[in-house]
Amino acid sequence: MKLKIFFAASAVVLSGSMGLAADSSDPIVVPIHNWSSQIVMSNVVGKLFEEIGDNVEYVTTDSQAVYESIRSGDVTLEMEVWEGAFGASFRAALEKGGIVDAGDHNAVTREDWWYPMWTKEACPGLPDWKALNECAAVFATPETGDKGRFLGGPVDWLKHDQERVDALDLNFVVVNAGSAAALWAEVAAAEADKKPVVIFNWTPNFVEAVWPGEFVDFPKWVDGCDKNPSVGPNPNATYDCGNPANGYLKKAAWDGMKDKWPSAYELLQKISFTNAQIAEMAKFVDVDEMEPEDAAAAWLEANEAVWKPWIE
Ligand code: TMO
Repeated sequence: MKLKIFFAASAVVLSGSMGLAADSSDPIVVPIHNWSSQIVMSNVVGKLFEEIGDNVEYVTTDSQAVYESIRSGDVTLEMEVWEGAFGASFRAALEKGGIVDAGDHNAVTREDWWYPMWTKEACPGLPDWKALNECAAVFATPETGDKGRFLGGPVDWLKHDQERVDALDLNFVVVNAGSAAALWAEVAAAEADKKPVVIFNWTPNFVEAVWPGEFVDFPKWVDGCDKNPSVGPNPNATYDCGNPANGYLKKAAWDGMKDKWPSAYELLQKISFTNAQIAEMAKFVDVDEMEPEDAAAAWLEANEAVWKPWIE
């Protein structure tokens, strides 16, 4: 207790000399979503905020609605703004105000239709999307008739697979998996007899170390493809393009964070994870079956050299 008071007092003196007020003792509200790297990373960052003396509360939220929650300050930040899945919600929130771009991670991301490499045996023209379309029948399941099945992620991730199917006239039916785990179970089940499957996947992820595979090459993403029909090969439709192949991964924050928790905000701006670090966070949970909190603790223990400089 005495120690705590001492540190609190010295923190005031220190921050006073830097012209910063001390962070509020109210909890920083950290959102938790439904894929493993985000859960582990959010726990890692929560523990770093605690390391600098702040309080933290975790809330499970929808990964699209979170941008509105950040604008209102109900949620303080977001650690994984993926360009493909959340770029549109993030841009819309930025335009309305109340949310700030807190910088990019080092990681480069891609989220799109993906297949394990054995799928090419049944559809040798891959990764071209036109070849995929000609092979649609080999992806058929009882629920899709003679059309192919695309197994998408949970509905809160990418919102526009059906629009893309319509815009590019794809012979596919979009079926949404209930969880990330259901996507991996599908690939694992297909592996034994090398059944062709096409699912939603992303990088960085643990998947690349377990099942070599490729993303489908759709018409290249161009800004405006989601808004302006004249952008992309179909002049009458939006979403006639793939997701960005070299997407960003950003951090976002409530615009009141820098005044209410100035030290935590400074820390948030410095935090940057690489593709390899993010893939490893996912692997701890999805391959090693660790609890996310344990995975976060293990990551912090093994990576002091990475995070110590951020809190100094
Ligand atoms: C947002 N996600 C990484 C699941 O595509």
